Amino acid sequence: MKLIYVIVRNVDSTRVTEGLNVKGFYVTKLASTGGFLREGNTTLLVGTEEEKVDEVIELVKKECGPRQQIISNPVGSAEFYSTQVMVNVGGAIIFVTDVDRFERI
Ligand code: 2BA
Repeated sequence: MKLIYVIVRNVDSTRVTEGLNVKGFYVTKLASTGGFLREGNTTLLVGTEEEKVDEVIELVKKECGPRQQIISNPVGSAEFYSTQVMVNVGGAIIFVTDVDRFERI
């Protein structure tokens, strides 16, 4: 048995959680805060069999892997008001740990 910690941005957390639930994975969602930026993020705990760890990681990648998004430039002078810029969004931090014992009582 493994316990997977998945740290994602809050905006991605619902999509990732639903994607995992639909495939039958159990998820515990914790509100967390990054120590560096001190901004809210979400930590998901997923307990599963060792052979399913790769499937969980693939699902997380599919739902919130790093990607680029075009946004209207939120700063700048009026002449650049309508400029569109490409920004990097998404991504996740994943830790996989061993579980000595698991019981559902
Ligand atoms: P990421 O590396 O994508 O990390 C996103 C969040 O994942 C982190 O939020 C933290 O909550 C968690 N995390 C990442 N690596 C971790 C680890 N080894 N152990 C425990 N938790 C971990 P923040 O701490 O607020 O960091 C936000 C972003 O700031 C990071 O994005 C990274 O790009 C940068 N960063 C974080 N720590 C840094 C440092 N010591 N020096 C330079 N840049 C740092």
